Amino acid sequence: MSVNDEKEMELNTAAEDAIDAAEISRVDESSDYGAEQIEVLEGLEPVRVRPGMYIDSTGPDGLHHLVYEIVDNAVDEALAGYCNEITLEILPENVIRVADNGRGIPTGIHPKEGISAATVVYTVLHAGGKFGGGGGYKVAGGLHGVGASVVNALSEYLELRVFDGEHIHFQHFERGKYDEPMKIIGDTNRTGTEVTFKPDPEIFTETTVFSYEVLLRRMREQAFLNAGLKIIVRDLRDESSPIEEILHYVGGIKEFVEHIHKSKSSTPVFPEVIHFQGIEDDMFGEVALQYNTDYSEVTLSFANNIHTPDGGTHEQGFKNALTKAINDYGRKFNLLKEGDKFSGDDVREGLTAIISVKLSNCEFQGQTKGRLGNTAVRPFMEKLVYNKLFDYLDEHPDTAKLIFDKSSQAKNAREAAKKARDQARARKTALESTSLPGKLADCSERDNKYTELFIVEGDSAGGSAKEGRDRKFQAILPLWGKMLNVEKVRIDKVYGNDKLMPVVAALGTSIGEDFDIQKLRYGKVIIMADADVDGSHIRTLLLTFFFRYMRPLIEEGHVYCAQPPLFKLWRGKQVRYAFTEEERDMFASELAGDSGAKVDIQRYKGLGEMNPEQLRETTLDPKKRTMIKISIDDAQKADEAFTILMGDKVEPRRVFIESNAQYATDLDV
Ligand code: TSJ
Repeated sequence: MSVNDEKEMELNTAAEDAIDAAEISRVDESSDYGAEQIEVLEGLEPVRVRPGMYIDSTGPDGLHHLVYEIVDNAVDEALAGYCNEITLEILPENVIRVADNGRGIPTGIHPKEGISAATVVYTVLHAGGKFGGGGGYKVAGGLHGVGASVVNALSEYLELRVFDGEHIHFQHFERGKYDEPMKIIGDTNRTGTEVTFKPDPEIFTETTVFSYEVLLRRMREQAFLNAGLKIIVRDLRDESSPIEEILHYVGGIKEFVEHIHKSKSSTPVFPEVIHFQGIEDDMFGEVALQYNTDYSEVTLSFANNIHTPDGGTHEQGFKNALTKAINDYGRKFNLLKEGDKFSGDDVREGLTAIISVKLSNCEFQGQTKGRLGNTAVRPFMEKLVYNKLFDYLDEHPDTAKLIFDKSSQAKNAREAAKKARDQARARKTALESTSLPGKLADCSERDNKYTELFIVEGDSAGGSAKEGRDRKFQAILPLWGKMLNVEKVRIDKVYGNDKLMPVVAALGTSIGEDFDIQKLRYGKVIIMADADVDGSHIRTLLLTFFFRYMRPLIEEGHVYCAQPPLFKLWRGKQVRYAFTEEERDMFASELAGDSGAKVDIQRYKGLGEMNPEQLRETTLDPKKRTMIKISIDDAQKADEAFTILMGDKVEPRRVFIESNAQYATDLDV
């Protein structure tokens, strides 16, 4: 016995039980329907009063759901093994006709209600519980499983024809009500059920126009999910151009996977679609999968032929098993490094999978009931998919290798992307941190037209500068202690560089692609360093950094180098500062005058030797200082020099360091 046979057997037994329980007597034409009818009509009144309680909307979705509700009953008959063809027609005026070639709804008299069983199906709310609307055997399920009676209540008219191989039974309803009981209107040798209805425009006020595409899509899905079932869809609204589509997929969900790949025009990674199915207790599970060469994942899951867009236990079981099977396969054949493993996302990149389960009692959960909740389904699917997939991989090494490689590529790409993302994030956090560096002595003025930032070499000079500045518009950032070894600072690691990051934070502009001159906090950015080798190196480093990461800062003329004097000359109360040796000699003879007295001269070995007042007079005060505006050419030279300085080649570096004094002069003059 095949898996399908077993399932059918089970379903039939349940259906038979339901019918037996109702003890339908097949023929009892003499019953009086009148009294019962009142009760029945009262039964359907709530549906018309509050349609929203029974269908999820009275808009286009609700309108189309009416069709699914009816079709689902025919699909149930197919699942029970008594029908293999369903026809859905859109007739002129948006009238819907659904017919199947099943056994026909029982027309005998229902013992409790005293009317035809078929009439009960159509006129008693939830009567379908016994006769095809959601009972023990029902597998397909429409919206909330509300059944045919709701469709009847919301239709301007509905006509039911039952073909029992001898007679055609007929009943006409209007808005759920009927004047005449079910009656025989002719002879037939076919069997089946046919329902024709026109949704009530009083209810569906927005539209009563059906979308052929929407209905076709749903019917195609049902045809894939029920292998071998033929569904014919016709649009006959325009009599001059009838449309017909025959949906018949012997391969079932395998063909569903192929259909998805074709419609996305994606290339399969291997030719065959992998497929397995299994049955346990009252659960039937089926899976079809294939990989394609692109990166998106399509996993569609269904429970009792109902799409579960929010997944649930069947999908979770499948996903767990897929991940475990591919990982275990990799481990078994030593394809995975020790401790390495694929994530769920890795094994699902480029995957197209259809998961279908059928069980006797689906629980749908979540706000939109789009998730399967039955807990027993997860371990069932896990076991089924893991065992069969692992065996499959074992038996198909070529396919297994392709799947493994696909997952490996996904894993590598994901890890690379994660690294890049983490770096970008760290960068962003570091650069966007609004907190100013702790060592910054900021100014009070905020308008960058007037403000200046001095980046000062060394803490002691920084201290003097802080005291000597005009705190209204001058800010001081002591950069770092003397650099003894040029190799200690690497410019290519700007992010997290504790020397450069305070500069970036103080300027407020960010760097590189994110650089934004609008955010510049100071109109003048002034590098203040000694006129010696170390000072020169700091200038080179900062200028190179600005050149590479904040070029507009230089291009727009915001960067300067301060010019601290090299000598102080004084005679009595007369004081002069000299920036070069020539100046020193010149000022010395000026101060000496005709007298020729030996003038006092102090040589500054560094900024740190100047007291705050001297620093203000010589270097800070805009009225007295000398500064050099850095051009892009200067910065370019610094960049080249830096490359030599930081390069691997020892010789150019030695030459550079030896001629460094010369370079410093080049830069400053
Ligand atoms: F429910 C419905 F009216 F909407 C509807 C039901 C609509 C359509 C298009 C088809 C059907 C339908 C119902 N097709 N086939 C059936 N079968 C039964 O209701 C049926 C027939 C025989 C027996 C039996 O045990 O003899 C049991 C059932 C449930």
